[in-house]
Amino acid sequence: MKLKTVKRMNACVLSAAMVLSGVTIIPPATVSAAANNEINYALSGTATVSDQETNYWGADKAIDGIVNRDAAKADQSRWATNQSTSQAARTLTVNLGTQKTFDHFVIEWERTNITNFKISVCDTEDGEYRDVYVKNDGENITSVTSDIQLDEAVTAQYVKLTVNGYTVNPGSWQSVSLYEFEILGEAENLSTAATATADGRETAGTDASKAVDGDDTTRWASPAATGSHWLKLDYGREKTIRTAKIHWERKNATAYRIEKSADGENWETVKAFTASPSDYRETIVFDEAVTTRYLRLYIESFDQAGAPEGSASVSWPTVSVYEFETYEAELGTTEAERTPKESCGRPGSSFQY
Ligand SMILES: [Ca+2]
Ligand SMILES: [Ca+2]
Repeated sequence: MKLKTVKRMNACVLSAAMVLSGVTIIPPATVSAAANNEINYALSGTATVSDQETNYWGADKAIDGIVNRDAAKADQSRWATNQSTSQAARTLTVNLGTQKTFDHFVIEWERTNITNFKISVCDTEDGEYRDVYVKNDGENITSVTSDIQLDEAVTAQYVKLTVNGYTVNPGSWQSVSLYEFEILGEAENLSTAATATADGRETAGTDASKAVDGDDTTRWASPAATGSHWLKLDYGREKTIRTAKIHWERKNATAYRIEKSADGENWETVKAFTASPSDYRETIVFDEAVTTRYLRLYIESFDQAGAPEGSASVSWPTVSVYEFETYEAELGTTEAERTPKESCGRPGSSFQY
């Protein structure tokens, strides 16, 4: 639900922007909240650059997830180019390995001396890139963070950042330098394409399919009976899963586990819990990715008493799940986990050379 709110907000921002020939030109550094299910695809990509100031400040530093602004200069994880008084175009190209779908970029610049840049995409490294974002107003960026949300997602394997405007100010070094270039897309919930079954249902309106319909207002409810209950996903063929997200109606499960199976009959525990969920929305990251055709939420025991979110406690012998989501990627639970691993204070106009 949060994600939809964010997208709507960004759509409003973009509607006020100029849209020319499919290229959106918006002021830099529009700030948007990160969605919980975003993945930074750049982290698993490889990068090449037009040039670099030192061997250390190379392409790899732009996609290592580290923004350490307060670190000693020699340890700062950033890509830095040579100087150019003619503002020769500097490029950073990220190969995502395979085609990915994304709609969000975050660039953590070292300084606000950047005036013009663009982001373009292509399916082959040397093909014809098409622009998806252009800033060419010649004005210095006003924040060291450029947060760019596209109005439509794009799918491509190669993403190129071209910086063709950079002043000497602030500072005395006419170059391009950035800590991180994040390429963000929404992870795919594999459960929505799976077939869900369960040990039963409370009513016709709460069958297992309601836990995989992508709707946070519909839910599976177990038969009204004490004992164990289960909810099973069949992906149709093997899938690789690293993260499960469970949206509980009540936090009344007291012992439960995620299990995998090759045949839907014989089960092996992936992750087990012996206490109630700490939140109505639980994110479970497996210790390692599992490749499996079947995945099951097995509730060994539960309390009859429990409160739906925002309501008084009720006593009723069921467990119920609004959504049982599963993802290939390792997902964080908060925006803080999405952002770079080391993120320090932003320096404004203070910097060193
Ligand atoms: Ca970095
Ligand atoms: Ca649902």
